[in-house]
Amino acid sequence: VVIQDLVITPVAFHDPPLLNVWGTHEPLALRVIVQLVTDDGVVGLGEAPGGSALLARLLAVREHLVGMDVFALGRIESVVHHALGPHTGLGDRLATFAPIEVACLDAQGRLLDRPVSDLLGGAVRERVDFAAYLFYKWSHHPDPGATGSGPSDGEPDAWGAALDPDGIVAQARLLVDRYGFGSLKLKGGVYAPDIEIDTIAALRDAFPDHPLRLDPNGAWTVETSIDAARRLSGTLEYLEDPTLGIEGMSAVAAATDIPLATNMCVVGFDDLPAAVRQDAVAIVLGDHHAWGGMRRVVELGRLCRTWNLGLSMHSNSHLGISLAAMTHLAAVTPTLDYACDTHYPWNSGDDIIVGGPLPIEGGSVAVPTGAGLGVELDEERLHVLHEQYLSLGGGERDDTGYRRRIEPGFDPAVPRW
Ligand code: GKR
Ligand code: MG
Repeated sequence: VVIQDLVITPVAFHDPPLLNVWGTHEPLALRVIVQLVTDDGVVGLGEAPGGSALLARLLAVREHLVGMDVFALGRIESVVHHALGPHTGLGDRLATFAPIEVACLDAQGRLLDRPVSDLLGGAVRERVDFAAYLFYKWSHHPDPGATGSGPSDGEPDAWGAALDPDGIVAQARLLVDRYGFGSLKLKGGVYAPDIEIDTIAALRDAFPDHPLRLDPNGAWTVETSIDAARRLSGTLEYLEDPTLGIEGMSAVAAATDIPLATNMCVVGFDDLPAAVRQDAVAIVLGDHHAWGGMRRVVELGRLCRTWNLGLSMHSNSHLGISLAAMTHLAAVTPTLDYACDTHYPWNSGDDIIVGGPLPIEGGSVAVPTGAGLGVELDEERLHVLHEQYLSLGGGERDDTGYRRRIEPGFDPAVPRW
């Protein structure tokens, strides 16, 4: 069965004004949908982060894949690397291959009538736990074009504002009530450490039994991180990327008993030796979109076990094809026993799969048992989300530019505290 075509569709979907260290999420988040058409008529699905660079790379490799056996993943991978050439960085080549690998695995599963988890060695769990991903957020998106108008001057969105510890506790309550999440992750790096530490304390009081995580995305110096870790001791399951770089993380790790996790200083296999040598992290957050596909994250799981590192899963704004892939991947990776990150609840159902969003119940997602990824593309929704993308006139994610519409002096530089 050979690849006949690769249909690449950029899409945009609604996202609330979530705050992070770089700025604020814009009203529309970007993704790319891959439909891999085989000569058998079977179509495999993949999903990748948006942005013009990755879109251009996917379009550039498309013609090189036509005529290739959909089961020849090793060869397909080398054709992608070759087509992009050595002037394209390894990370960018891997990110280009990732959605193609997922689409091939989906097509293979459909052809064999087996779920993708079976192709990856078989699920070791029937459900995959996810964490509630808490964000400080504005009450609503500012009026487009109304530069300088405050984000609190209009009707709040369905989530409301979360600008302090109480707001985050209320948000956590909503997510836990609605989805049954059993773990909570707070996106930090937004306010001064004192406020974020108070927020963790408020979450601890409100949810005494929920494991808690905090992720300041490298916003803190080593010194600030060590001081914050001392104050956070005993409250966190892990502290994610308090500071940037393996050296810095290693200095923090040596001074705290809180396990450190990362999706910033270990972003590929090449980073592992130094991280292990310097004892910089206890947990790596894998992400098949960034690491070069699902099979490589399964390998990462084995490597982590060898070095006695934990494995968790990173997420960015995404749709249901990615959630299905993340769920299959976590299901087959025995050592991935932390609740995975997901931004999925923030989509408010603006998805492209038939039947609407995959249900999150009891804080977990059932591993799909249908053929392939187990989700079907809703062509009409794909069209709507593509139109939303076109309405932007192309575009890149620009959290900093968006924040500056409200806070013109906002500086995204880190470390900030
Ligand atoms: O979407 O705001 C966001 C997140 O902060 C994302 O950009 C990060 O990549 O979730 C991510 C993380 O764990 O660092
Ligand atoms: Mg992170």
